[in-house]
Amino acid sequence: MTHTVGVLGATGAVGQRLIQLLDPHPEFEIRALTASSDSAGKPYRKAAKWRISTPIPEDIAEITVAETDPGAIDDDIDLLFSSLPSSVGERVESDFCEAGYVVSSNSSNQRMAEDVPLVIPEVNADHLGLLEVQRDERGWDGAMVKNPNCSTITMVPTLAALDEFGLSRIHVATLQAVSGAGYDGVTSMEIIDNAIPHIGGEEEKMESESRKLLGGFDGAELSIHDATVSASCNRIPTLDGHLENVWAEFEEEATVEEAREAMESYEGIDLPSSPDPLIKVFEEPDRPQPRLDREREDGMQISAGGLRESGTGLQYNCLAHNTLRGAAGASVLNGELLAEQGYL
Ligand code: 11C
Repeated sequence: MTHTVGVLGATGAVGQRLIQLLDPHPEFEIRALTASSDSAGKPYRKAAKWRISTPIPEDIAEITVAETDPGAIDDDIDLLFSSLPSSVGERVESDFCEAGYVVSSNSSNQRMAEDVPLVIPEVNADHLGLLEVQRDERGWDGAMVKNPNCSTITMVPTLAALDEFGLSRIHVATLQAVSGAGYDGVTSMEIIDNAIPHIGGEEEKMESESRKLLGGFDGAELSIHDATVSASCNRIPTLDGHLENVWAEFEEEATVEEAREAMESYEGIDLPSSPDPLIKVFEEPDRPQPRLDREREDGMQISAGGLRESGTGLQYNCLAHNTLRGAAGASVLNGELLAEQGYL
């Protein structure tokens, strides 16, 4: 069955990736695009500075971009993907849900709200059950599901795989690509021969979102995972692909071999955009690397490597394509999960 979908914030970096992933898509058909009022009323080909290496799909190029307002788009859209800047999302996403739209959002606002499911389908698909709580509490006809920040998505599936040993403490240092800052943010040329040892708000997002994702859901309430998570985030001159160094400590002993086996056998989920397997584990200590490994499984796979004993736990590195697996692809997967579980 095909569902009609729209993209809120269709001209930005993640909006363009959403269009790339949704046209074509086996379950979804794009019918509406929105952007800021400067773009509204223009055909998409004029509104967007298209940065993806393949051309704008022909059937998308002529769609007239609407304002990002529930009154400006058709009400027979089954699902909206949102890649709005957080400040805009904060203002308007709830209006769409109130107007009856189901929204799968990459925007960082409300990710930590108690009645908003923050979901990576392979990790915590059951948290989608929070939508019942959300409908009761907010009185919405629509619904809102969020995906986490791209650096969180890169690490959390590997941690979920290792949680069988009882995660107690996690430290992570990120090496993040410039595309994470969006088209108006820092460019690779600006930081060539440099690195920036801070990304505003990113450390806190990794620390809080990870614990929400790894927490339990009893059908009514979420519980936050009690491991401590400590993050340091760095911008480096890579175009795409966030690489992360993780140190994990456990309640039970976990050997390198056991950890590798846990990651390799961690069950994915069978959605149209799911990678297989979810986590590729390299033997080579100098992999994964952004340029070599970010496009694996259409940019949807998580890679890990360099597993070794260190201090009182394990150390390893992980990588994911930040605007595909970490953002647009994460929202599309959540949309596929909503469709599979009958929310559309
Ligand atoms: C970066 N991870 O690389 C950020 C971008 O919370 O969705 C995505 C921010 C977010 O700068």
